[in-house]
Amino acid sequence: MSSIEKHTFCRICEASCGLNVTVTEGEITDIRPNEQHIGTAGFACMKGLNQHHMYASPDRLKTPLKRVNGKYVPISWSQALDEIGTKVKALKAVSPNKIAMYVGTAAGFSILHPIFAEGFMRGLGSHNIFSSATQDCANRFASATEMYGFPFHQPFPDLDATRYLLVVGTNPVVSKWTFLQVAHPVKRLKAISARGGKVVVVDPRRTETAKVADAYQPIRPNSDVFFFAAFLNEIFARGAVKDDIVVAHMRGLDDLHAVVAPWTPERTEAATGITPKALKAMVSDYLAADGASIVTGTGVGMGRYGTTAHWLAEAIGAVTGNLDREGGMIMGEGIFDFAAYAKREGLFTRDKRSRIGGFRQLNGGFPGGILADEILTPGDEQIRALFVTGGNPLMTMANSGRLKEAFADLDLLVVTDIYLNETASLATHVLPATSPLERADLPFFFPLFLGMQSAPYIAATDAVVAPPGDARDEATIYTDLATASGVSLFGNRWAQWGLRFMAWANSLGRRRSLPIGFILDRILKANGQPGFKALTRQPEGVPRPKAETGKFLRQRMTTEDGKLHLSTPLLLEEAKGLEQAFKALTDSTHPFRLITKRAHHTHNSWTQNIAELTRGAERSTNHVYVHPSDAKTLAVKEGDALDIRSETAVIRLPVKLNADLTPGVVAVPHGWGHQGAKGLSVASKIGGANVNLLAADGVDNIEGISGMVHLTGIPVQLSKSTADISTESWSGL
Ligand SMILES: Nc1nc2c(c(=O)[nH]1)N[C@H]1C(S)=C(S)[C@@H](COP(=O)(O)OP(=O)(O)OC[C@H]3O[C@@H](n4cnc5c(=O)[nH]c(N)nc54)[C@H](O)[C@@H]3O)O[C@H]1N2
Ligand SMILES: Nc1nc2c(c(=O)[nH]1)N[C@H]1C(S)=C(S)[C@@H](COP(=O)(O)OP(=O)(O)OC[C@H]3O[C@@H](n4cnc5c(=O)[nH]c(N)nc54)[C@H](O)[C@@H]3O)O[C@H]1N2
Ligand code: SF4
Ligand SMILES: [Mo]
Repeated sequence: MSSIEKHTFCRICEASCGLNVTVTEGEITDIRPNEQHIGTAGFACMKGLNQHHMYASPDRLKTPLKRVNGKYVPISWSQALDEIGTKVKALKAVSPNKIAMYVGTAAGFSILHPIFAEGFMRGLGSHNIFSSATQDCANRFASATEMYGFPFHQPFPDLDATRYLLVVGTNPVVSKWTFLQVAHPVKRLKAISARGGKVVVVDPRRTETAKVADAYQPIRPNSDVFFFAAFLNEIFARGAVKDDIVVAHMRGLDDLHAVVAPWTPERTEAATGITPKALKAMVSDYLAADGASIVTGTGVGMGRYGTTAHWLAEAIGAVTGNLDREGGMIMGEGIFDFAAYAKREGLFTRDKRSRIGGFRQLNGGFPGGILADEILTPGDEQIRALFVTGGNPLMTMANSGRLKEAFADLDLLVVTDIYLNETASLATHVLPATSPLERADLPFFFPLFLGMQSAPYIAATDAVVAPPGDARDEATIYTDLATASGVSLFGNRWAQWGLRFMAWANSLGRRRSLPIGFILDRILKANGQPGFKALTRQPEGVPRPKAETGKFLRQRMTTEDGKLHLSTPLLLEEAKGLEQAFKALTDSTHPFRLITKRAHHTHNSWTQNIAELTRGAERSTNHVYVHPSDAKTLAVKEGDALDIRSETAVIRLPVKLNADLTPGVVAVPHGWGHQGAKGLSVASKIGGANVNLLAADGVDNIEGISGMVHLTGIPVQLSKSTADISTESWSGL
């Protein structure tokens, strides 16, 4: 058998690890880390090294499918496109907003996928776009829009030089960082300590990251906003604000001060569980460090007051001079000035409002938490068609039970995925996509367009293997869907004709596909980068300059007045809820709070179908993690079944004892409970329950300013179950 060696990079998470791949007779037979890679230098995780098992699965979608009497039957692309196009045209004639799209996280890991999907929606003239951002990070986009004038101005810690790193609500040792492309989390964190710096983790669980850090501070779920408010309060109290920097580059200091003034460390202890002594010691260390940084993650964003918490965390860096400086937080620079481009084109404005709840659009998307209501509530603009692309909202969004009802009610549900997952199992049509290793690509959009990289570089990859059957890349799929629906991508007729011609010419005698390498080459060269082919010949990546510190505050701010806004009317309005939030946290009668937990061997909802990663009792289900002292109170032991009840549903899971949790806090990993999926032959036969059955959706359960739903800190009741663990744990659906 002849084997060939190929180089590529992983497109599962932001680390984007460089990989060496052995291809035997057209199939990937081995994946290893690429030691020479500039950014990841021999690092990769078990998901990345096992991904070929997922892509080679017999469950892969190979042709379009149509639901006929509850069964999925293969149809041709032309039939699928015709049927979808006919329906879309009819709905569009009533109102384009009757057609919606949900863009999942896998879409972000292909450069062209989100651009073409959004281009299709723009062509239709529909503003009803939803995305997984309101499940993970929209709070950061909202606060960045307010503070810096551009949602993607997302500073990240200068890991190479920082002397103090405060890690709040993120667990990079497992998640491999978010909003930053860097590998080897353990090595990187230990290097900070080794050079005399300090890493402190603030989390309701003593996480894998906390275990390699210098210090760990437990915190009650949902209370980060009070932690940061007290931190800032203490900074003001010590007179540690750097007035010269604030005067030169910022405005809104007095209003910021007024917001944090009531929140002394003495007072916030009741909400956070952090003593004034511990908090003041952290502030002392932070201020004493020659370059300090604060990084927050989904544990903060998925909570109730994520935008306010993130705003205050960023404001700490700004007023102490730790923003835009070496060793503090740095603002990356991508291959082009995305912020300036967006401003010129009028992108990312927040003037459009949702029909339900009147929420502002953020980054062109509305809150996922109103999607069920948008589908189920009658009206001229009631959503009747939904395109789901690179996501599995039925598993990953709040209140899956309600969503299932809504999805089943649609006239048209088109799911573009590599699997017949549970969302696809409700679709009218399913379209087979290429998996990451089957398409040419550039690195994730954050490093490429925004420079969120510890060691900036650029790379490109060709497809490593051919896709199965008649699976197609999404750029081609959305170009063809636009044609079938009688519209032009981006509303640009010339672009549409050009793309159709390119697809036709590139497909003569071959699989239908746009010339992806050629399109990527144009993007690269238009931005002064080496061409696509040249880059694929340098699999270790080509270095790019590091962003110059100091320049962001001086020249790159995107606000109208060029100043960093330490407070804005919207942020101040949101902060008015703090007194009530404090009351809710301190008066709570719920004995338990439910938080999230990621694992090394799972990725959201899409890796549970890899047999290699889900073998054995330990890995063939998710668990409910309970502190031993709580287990005693509940009279349960390891392996017992526990019923977890929220205001929306009950799920049942086996108990795992975990002394790393703060007592009163339980953790359940998401992405499990695949028993309802028609096309996941491994995942549908193992255990697990969908934790998002327990999360509430709807207008009252959404953070107004960002549209985030609350997937952590959920109040739950726990009771020992008398029944067995069985597939009944899916029973809420
Ligand atoms: N309770 C709880 N809920 C959560 C979270 C949590 O921590 N706790 N985390 C949240 C987070 S951070 C996120 S980002 C969301 C994720 O929410 P989603 O994006 O909705 O969910 P994923 O499970 O990532 O779904 C990715 C889908 O893309 C498919 N896929 C993989 N590669 C490709 C490809 O190349 N093309 C196409 N078309 N499809 C592909 C996979 O098969 C899978 O079905 O979930 C959120 N939900
Ligand atoms: N192995 C693996 N890696 C992944 C993913 C995956 O599913 N599996 N998903 C990817 C995706 S889509 C994303 S967005 C990133 C997310 O990356 P991270 O944001 O790092 O996500 P988590 O690892 O879930 O870390 C969240 C932390 O927040 C803590 N937490 C929960 N509630 C609270 C709270 O109220 N306050 C505080 N302070 N902490 C809280 C949790 O205990 C947990 O340690 O990870 C990516 N990487
Ligand atoms: S860390 Fe992320 S990018 Fe690297 S191999 Fe694992 S899944 Fe892929
Ligand atoms: Mo995410």
